[in-house]
Order: sequence, then structure tokens, then C-alpha cells
Amino acid sequence: MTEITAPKAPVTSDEFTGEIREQLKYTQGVTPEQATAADVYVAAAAAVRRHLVDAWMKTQKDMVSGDTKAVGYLSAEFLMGKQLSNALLNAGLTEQFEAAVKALGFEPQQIVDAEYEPGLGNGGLGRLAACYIDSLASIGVPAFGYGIQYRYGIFKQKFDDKGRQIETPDYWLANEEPWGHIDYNRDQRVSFGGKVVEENGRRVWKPAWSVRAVPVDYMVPGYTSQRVNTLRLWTAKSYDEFDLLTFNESEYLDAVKPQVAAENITKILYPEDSTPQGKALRLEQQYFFVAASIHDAIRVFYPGEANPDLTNFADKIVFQLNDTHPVIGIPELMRVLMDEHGYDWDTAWGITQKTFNYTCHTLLPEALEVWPADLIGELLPRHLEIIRKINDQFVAELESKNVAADQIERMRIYTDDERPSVRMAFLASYAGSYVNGVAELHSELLKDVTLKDFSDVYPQKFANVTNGVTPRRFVRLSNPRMSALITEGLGTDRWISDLSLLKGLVPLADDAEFVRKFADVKQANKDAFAVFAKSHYGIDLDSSTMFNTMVKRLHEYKRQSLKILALISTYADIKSGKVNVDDVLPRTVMFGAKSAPGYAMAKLTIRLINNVSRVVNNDPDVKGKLAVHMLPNYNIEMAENLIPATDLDEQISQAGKEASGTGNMKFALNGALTVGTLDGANVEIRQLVGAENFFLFGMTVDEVDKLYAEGYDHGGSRKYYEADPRLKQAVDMVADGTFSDGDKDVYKDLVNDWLTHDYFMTMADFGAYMDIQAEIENTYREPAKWARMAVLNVANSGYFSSDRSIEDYLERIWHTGALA
Ligand code: 26V
Repeated sequence: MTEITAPKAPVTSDEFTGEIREQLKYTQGVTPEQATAADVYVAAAAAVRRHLVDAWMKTQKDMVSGDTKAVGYLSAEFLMGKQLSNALLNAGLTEQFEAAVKALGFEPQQIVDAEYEPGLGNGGLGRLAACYIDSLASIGVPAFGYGIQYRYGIFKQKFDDKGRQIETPDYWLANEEPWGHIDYNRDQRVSFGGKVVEENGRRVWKPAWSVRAVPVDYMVPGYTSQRVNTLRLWTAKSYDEFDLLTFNESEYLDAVKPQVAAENITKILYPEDSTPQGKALRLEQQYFFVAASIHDAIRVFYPGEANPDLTNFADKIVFQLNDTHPVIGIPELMRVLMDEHGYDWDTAWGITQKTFNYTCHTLLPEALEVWPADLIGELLPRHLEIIRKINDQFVAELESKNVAADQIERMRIYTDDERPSVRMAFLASYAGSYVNGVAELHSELLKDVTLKDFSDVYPQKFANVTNGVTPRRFVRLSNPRMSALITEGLGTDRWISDLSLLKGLVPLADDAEFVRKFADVKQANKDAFAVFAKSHYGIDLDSSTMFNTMVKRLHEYKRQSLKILALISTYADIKSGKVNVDDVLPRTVMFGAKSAPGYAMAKLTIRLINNVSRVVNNDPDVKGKLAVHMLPNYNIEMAENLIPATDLDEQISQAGKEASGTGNMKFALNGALTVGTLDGANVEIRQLVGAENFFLFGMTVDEVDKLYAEGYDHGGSRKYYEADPRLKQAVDMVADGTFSDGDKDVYKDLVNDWLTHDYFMTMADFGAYMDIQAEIENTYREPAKWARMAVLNVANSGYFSSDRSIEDYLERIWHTGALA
């Protein structure tokens, strides 16, 4: 018998219908007859929020009164995705909702579709933060997510008639947003600029201007845990003080300038760029949200105390720094402890060190934030003093440990050169208790390469926590057909909160009936995605072909260009008759990727993909065999629909460059097979699902290093082009205007890079990538074998639940647990 552990129904369908009607009437002011899908959506959201309030309040009360340490997850990005289905699932109200909206004359999907997706993140880093707060609540760990409520999220992507990416603003707050509760009574003052003066032997910061940080609270309900945590996103408001003098001189517009500037702080999410520049506004954003959050934590954990004893602060809350973006919180906590609460340096340092930990999400040294010291000095003069003092203490500590002078020089937090700067990753590595990477390989490389100097001196600080994804959103909700089959196979739905139970599916991989059902589910998901693609993008997909997907941010290191070159090669071979068209495995290749607006090479790659798509899809010679689509505006909703419909997933980054990847986990958990390199979490996925169930190709980290040592990126790639006729033909077709109406100039920067530089070694891995395709196609031609491999991928991927990641953080880094 199937054991059901989902939350018990708190109300009947009729009662819930009544609650929605009430919201429609008293909050929206519309009759059920007048109500549109958007009205019902807002009413349903308000109704489900009411069901969460008691658990939310109890969680907060238990958190403050109990002795379980809370987690403060500081992140500049939370890529939440739509909220309604998730909130309904966790509140145990899904069925009541469906019945209620039908009673009101709507289809549930219409109501879900009325929600506008909040895109408050760039990619994996922001989505990871969202998965982690889901898991914290589901495990019952008291936690705050602290971040920024940007008025404009990640841009919306369109393509122009030449296939180029066009960015349009994402004004996600244009319509009513029923989830966030703005709490004007829990605001914080955040100050900037000015100078530091000496007063009675103390350094006193006299800021020049202040901004009002107002929290917008989002409930984060746990699945079956009866716990509801808080995501507190700060929005900037101006204080009502304006320059009367200027005003009296009747220059009204000048007088309101500071107000406008204040509110600009949270106006826009910065797109992750090809190079992180020292943009003043970005530093303002970072300081704004961490300063507000630190003060908020003190207010929450020492309620009403004028002179709280903050020596136990680190027993109340531990802050996780999600990449370097919140690292300015370190000197801020030092300043708060010393300047606002009177602690001496050493006491403040002891508290600060215990409070912070740092997660690094990259390996590329150029992606680690470095701020010009003069910019910090202008915006946060007191913090710069503190940073310099931390640096002095650090250098003295290294000297006392007899660290060599050149190593000390490399490790400096504050670089004392012509243009001094502050290295945020180094500040975090020194000041925090732990530094962790996000997959085993990544953590090893952090220790051996990126932060080697630090791991030499402080080996005990380094830890690994392999990323994970929430099984609620990315399996249960996004793949209901497969979820039902899993529950049937396991005889329980407890896997939703204990994903390791998927292991129980392993024996079913040899049960022909189960494997057939599994294949049927995949086919149904593909059919459903074809309908989705038609309605959302106006394209026709042939769901009888293999669905081959590559979705992720566009970066050279991820190597979308490897995939596109391989496609061009296949296309050319069919056209030239080199391969018999009847031998070609019919495939639909789908890309989804946004490029940073200022990243020229990435944008050119998007243009190329669009034009390969145009040429291939309009060529009758390959019809029914090959179709290529660049789906616009890749976001969470697209991922939720496309991942369950995918047969083959591409994780083809250059080894040693993708810190972890989380898309790779979502695909494996949804029964897609992976073609991938030994990079990031691919390594662990392959270990767990079995090498025989993973299509591995390409160079290893060591092989990559060896090629660099031989000078590959200074002309070495040309050799591969000359040696492999398939590669030569593909590159030549890009160069000769086949995909640009004969214009040879359009892609010349791309071609030139491939042949002279090719830092990420697309040319060198091309042959291996083409070779593995034959194996993939042969396997796919045996549907039962493919489906069996897919079942084994699902069965062995339970490890990639973000619940497991959070358990690892609790044990290795936070040293705390769930509320009683
Ligand atoms: C920034 C930059 C800017 C300079 C050029 C190259 C580059 C590459 C990456 C980044 C973003 C770094 C932060 C980030 O988003 N990391 C992602 O974090 C995910 C969650 O841990 C992880 O799965 C991805 O592998 C990692 O790229």
C-alpha cells in the first residue's frame, strides 16, 4: 500500500474556495464573475499565505527563544521562480486549490501561469540560494535568507531578425506581487560616504548620506516540516529629508536628487559580466543589504535590548557568504561591534571570525571580486580603515608563521601597489571560519590552485559541500508523471523529503514493465513540451526525435561553441552525403542561454546558434533528421518544462572550469542521460550513476594543464583544425558565410579566436566529442537500454538533493541543526 506522508489537508476544497472568494471580495474588490485569472491568482496566493502564518510565527518564536543557532544566508541573488505551486504543495493545499479554481470557472494552469516569474538572479548561484532556503525550511533549520529586492530582475531576452540577443527590462513588479510583505516598521538606516574623525581617542565615522532599508518578507515554507522561514529582501527608500537650502533656492529637481539616488540602489540586478568591474553602484548594493541584514539580526536576536551582550552573537546566528558579494559584511560587523557597541578589536575579531563562512563558486581567478581601495574609501571610509587593519594583522600573523615574503605578498588582502585594491575572496578566506567549494573537484582545485596560498597556511579552514537541488520544485512539481511512477515504484512518497530513497528504484531498472512505464513518462513529457514550445515560442517540435538540450548561462568556458560546431559538422555530413541520411538518428537540439550584455564573444555565439538554427531548420535535405532551436529567455519556468522532457543533456565545459553545475543534477534526476566532461559535479554524478550510464568524453584537468604548458592558447589550436577534416569543415562553414548570408565578417572574431587562442580548448576536445556521438546514437537506438540507463540515473542521484547539501553544511560548517 502506498504510504502518504504529504501534509494533511488543513481545509476542504469548499472551504478553500470560500477563502479565495473572500479574498476576491475584500482584498481585490471583484466579484467571482468579474474575476480574471490574474485576480484569482492574487486571491489564491493571499489565501495560501494565510495558511502559513501560524507556522511562520511559531518558527520565529522558537528560533529566538530556543538555543538552536540560526543560519543567515547572505546572497545578492535569490532566483526563486514562481511561488504558487510550491507554496500550495508545502501547505498541503494543491488539491483544494485545483478544485477551488475549477469551481470558479478556471483551469489550474491558467492561474499558475498568471504569476510573473521573479528573476532575481543570474544563474546557478542565485538558484542554489533558492534551493538552499527551501531545504533549510524543509529540514526545519531556523534560517533567514537575506538579499535584495531588485526592482528589475535579470533582463528578458529576445532575438532580432539577425539572431542577435536583445535585452529588455524585466519590470517584474509591474503587477501586484502577493508574496512579499513590506514591513516599514522593521527598517534599518544604512549610511555612506563622509569621513572618519578622531573623537576622544576614538575613530568616529561621520557619513554623508543615508538610505532607508525596508525589508520585504517572503515566507519560505518547508515541505512537511511545519516550519516556515523568512526570505528578507531589502528595498531602498529615501529618507524624507531633503536639501531645504537647495529647495529654497527653488531648485526642486536638484533637491530631490539624493532621494532618487537612494532609491536607485536596489533598482537593478547587475548581469554577471565577462569581467566584474569596480562599479560603485554594485558595491553600494552589497553594503546596503549586508549592513541592513547584520543590524536586523541583532534586532531579532536581542529584542528590545539597548546594550545587548553580543559576545554570544555567533551562537545566535552564523552567516554564510554566498560568493564574495556579501564579504563587505566582515568589516561591517567589526565596525558595528567596535563603534556602535564599544567592544575592543580583539573581542570584535573573535566574534566576527566565528560568525562568517565563505562559499566560493568559481575557479576563474578573474571572477573573484577585487575592489579599488579608493572606491571603498569614498563610499565606506571607516570600513577601509578596518580592512587595512585586518590586512596588517594578517600580514603579521603570516610573518609569525614564517610564511615566505613572496607568498605573503601574493596573499595580501589590501594590495599596497600604485592603485591599491581589496581582494574580497582573500578577506573572506582569512576572516571566516570555513571556506568551501561547491563540488569535490572544485574544492580540491580551490585548495591546489585558486586559493592554494591560503590552504597551505590554513588547511583546516577548507571544506567541500557538493551542491544540490530541491526535489520539491525540480522533481515533484516539475515532473508529476515521473513522480507518480516513482511513488508507485517505491510504495511511498517519502522520497520527496528523503531523496536517498530513490535508491530503491535500482532493482526496478531490471523490471521491463517499470522501464517501459518510465519510457512512456518521458515520451509524455516530450509531447507536453512540444505543446508548451508551440504556445510559448511558436515552434513545432517533433517529439518522436531525440530531445538533446543545452541550457545554462552563455560562457566560453561552458563551450556552447563545441556543441554548435559538432552540429554544423553533422549537418554538413548529411548534406554532402558522407553519411547516409537514413542512418542519421533524428534529433532536436535545444539551446537556452542568456549572455551578459557586455560579453561580445558570448553574444556572437548566440547569434551563430540562431543562424545555424535558421539554416538547418529551413533545409529540406535534413528535414526530419536534424532541428536546432535557440529558445529565447531561458528561465526557471523553461527549465521546469524542458528538463523533464530531455533525453540527452550537455555538460561539456572545459575540465576544471565549471565549479559544480546544478543543471546537470536536475537532468540526471529527471531521467536524462548526460554527455559530459570530467568537470564540476559531473565527476560525482558519473561516480554515482555508474560510468556505464554516463557518456564521458574529453580532456581531464591534468591534460588541459599539460596543453596549456605546451602553449596551446598561443596558436596551438590550429593544429587540431588542420588535422581533423570534420572540424576544418565546420569552422570553414562559419567563416565562409554559410550562416551569415555570405557575409564573411560576421563571425570573424569567433573564428579567429578558435584558430589562434581558443583558451577553453574547443578545438582540442572536438574529436572526442564527435566520437562519443556515435556511441550515444547507438545506445538511443535501443530504447529499452536507454530507458534502463535513465532509470539508473534517477535511482542513483538522490545524493544531489539540496537537503543533503544542507545536512553537510550543518555538520561541516555551521555546527547546528533543526529546531526541536
Ligand atoms: C563570473 C565570471 C565573470 C568573469 C568571467 C567568467 C566568469 C565566470 C563565472 C562567473 C560567476 C561566478 C559565480 C557563479 O555563478 N558560479 C556558479 O555557481 C553555481 C552554484 O554553486 C555553480 O553550480 C556553477 O558551476 C558556478 O559557475
